[in-house]
Amino acid sequence: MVRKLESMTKTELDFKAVSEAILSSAHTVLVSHEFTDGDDLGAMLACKFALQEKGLRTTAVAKGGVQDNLTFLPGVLEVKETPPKENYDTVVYFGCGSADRSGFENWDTAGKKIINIDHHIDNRSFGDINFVDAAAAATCELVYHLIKFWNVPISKPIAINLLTGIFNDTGGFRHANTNAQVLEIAAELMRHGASISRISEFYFGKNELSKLRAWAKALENMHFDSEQQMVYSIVTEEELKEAGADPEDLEGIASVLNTVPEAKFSMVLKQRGDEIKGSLRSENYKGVDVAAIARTLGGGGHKLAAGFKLKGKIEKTEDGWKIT
Ligand SMILES: [Mn+2]
Repeated sequence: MVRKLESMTKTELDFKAVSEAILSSAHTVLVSHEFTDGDDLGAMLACKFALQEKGLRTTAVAKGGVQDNLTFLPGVLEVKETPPKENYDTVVYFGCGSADRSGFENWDTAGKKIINIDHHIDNRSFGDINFVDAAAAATCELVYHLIKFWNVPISKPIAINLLTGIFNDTGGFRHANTNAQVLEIAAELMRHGASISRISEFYFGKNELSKLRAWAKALENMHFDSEQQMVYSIVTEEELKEAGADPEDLEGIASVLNTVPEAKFSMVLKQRGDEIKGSLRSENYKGVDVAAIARTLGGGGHKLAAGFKLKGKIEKTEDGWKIT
């Protein structure tokens, strides 16, 4: 069926614009944010497989490598740590609220087509084409629709990557963004060879001793601030080192702290180099917008899961911590 452009909805036009831009590229660089997560890595890899199927050349990059519990993703070994120097015409960002979230500070993308695919509410629409939908549960949900629009069959590698992303951003199908549409997509991905139990096994079922030691430290350092109604924990660089853990090993601990019923939200501060990374979590029924709190600290994110970065060092003092 041929349809006139005027009769198409805005979303359909978005699909058309983003697809034409990507599918006409000779070499596309796919990039996720620094210290990528299951959603944006999964979205990037699923997109890579789909474009491969179309006979198109791509390079996937993510600064900071891939967490242990995501190394099972098909295609993960092809992810590079730095973008190519030349010979590419398009850059697609996955889950980056702004271009600098890629973490590649001096990356010159002048003259390239910039495509921005994301579901963060505070995305800055920095692309030439912005495929941003804050109502989507995951970047992978958006990429799923794109791949369907391209008429690329959902292969097993695509299905595993997309389902992992949706699993990641719905907290294993437990969060408020787990709606009927998400479950329908998940069911289709399972029909194409992905398995929730297998993903869950890799995702939650493999905890290194070093990670559990870091969690133990975070739990030991936990406090309740009754004024702010916040449960928080702060883990110093030395404590992480003692545990033999990376800052990324504390991923998920903020959600655990947030289960304290008296707390409206949780906060975890951890050191990464000369930066302090803060994670904030809440639940729908608690009525707090943690993205708004993160924004006051120069960060951002979602209403129930947000983060920020501060320059400085966490130091332990006699009666607590200070940031220097
Ligand atoms: Mn996401």
